[in-house]
Amino acid sequence: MQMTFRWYGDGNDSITLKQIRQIPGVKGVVWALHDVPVGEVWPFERIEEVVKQANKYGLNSDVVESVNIHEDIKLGLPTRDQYIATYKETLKNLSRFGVKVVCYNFMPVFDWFRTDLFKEMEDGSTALYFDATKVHSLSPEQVVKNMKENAKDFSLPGWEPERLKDLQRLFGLYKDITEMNLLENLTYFLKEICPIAEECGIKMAIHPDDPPFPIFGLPRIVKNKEDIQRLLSAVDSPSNGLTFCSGSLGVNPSNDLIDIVNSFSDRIPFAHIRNIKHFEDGSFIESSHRVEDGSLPITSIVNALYKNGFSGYARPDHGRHIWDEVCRPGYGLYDRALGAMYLLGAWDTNVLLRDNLLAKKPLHTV
Ligand code: DNO
Repeated sequence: MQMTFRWYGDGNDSITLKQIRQIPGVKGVVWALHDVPVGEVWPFERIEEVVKQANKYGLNSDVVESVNIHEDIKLGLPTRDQYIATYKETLKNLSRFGVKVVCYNFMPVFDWFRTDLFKEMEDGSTALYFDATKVHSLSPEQVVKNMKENAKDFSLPGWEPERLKDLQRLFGLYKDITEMNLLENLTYFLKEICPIAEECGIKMAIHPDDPPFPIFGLPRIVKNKEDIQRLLSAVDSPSNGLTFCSGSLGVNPSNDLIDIVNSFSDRIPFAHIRNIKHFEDGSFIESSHRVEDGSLPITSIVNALYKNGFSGYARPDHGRHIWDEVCRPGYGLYDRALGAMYLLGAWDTNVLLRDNLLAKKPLHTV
């Protein structure tokens, strides 16, 4: 497992590469050109710039999150082919700089969303929160407004202004799109993309829907084990992979996260590992990564990855906002660094147990 850390880029992140490099065990940054409009080719020089910046701090830039998918592709419109062609060009450009994994999602209109971005917790920290009751009273426009107002002037991944400018029209276009249609459109995309990705040595890693259920009548197709099975077998290529995201899949208590890791381990090039705490009404809060603080079996997930020989990339996912840090919602330095250490602690315990059992040698002595 290679530990990584999401970084929004120079001038777009309050967190520096110097800081990231000082988190023990972090080997690379997960990055994107957030300002390139969806559907445009990522320019070679811009990619080179980020890669060089990361390398200067001894960090790799092997994982990109996300190259977003144009709505015309998700909708299966005749114009999709031109956007698929630009996507291929972007993959080629990324591969020239050794990018190995491209995370993306196929959620219509919205990416992830929460009702509160700075919900106060008992210990005085704040965290992302999803209020299952409140969400029913919100219209899509209110959700967008809410996210924007809540974000405290930080840009949010997946909430790029250009994506949201034409909400009514988009909702109209999705009116007759069923889950099956959306899956067909994903399959069409993957059939085109995977051969190029294979040539480029890139693994495509789809991110589950967050939350993993339909919202505002929009179809969702990456919600559970059956969906994952369906999409992975729709295009049987090593480049058709999954971003295992515990916090997204884990919103649904009937998703068995360990079983999902065990079932698809050879198709998981990238893992987002974080905890959430469920409430009885279906609401959830993004707690610290520690098992005791939330509802998800985080250490067992790490153990399952280990046992399956996971050699891909992982990152701590959203963190709480602690120690008065002023930061992008979910993406501060401190709690994510704690998360990385927790995950590495769980991983290293496995390594230590294996090494001691196999070699029967004592632990280091000073
Ligand atoms: C939010 C993220 C998502 C994720 C995309 C992947 O914090 O988990 O925006 O990056 O869904 O394409």
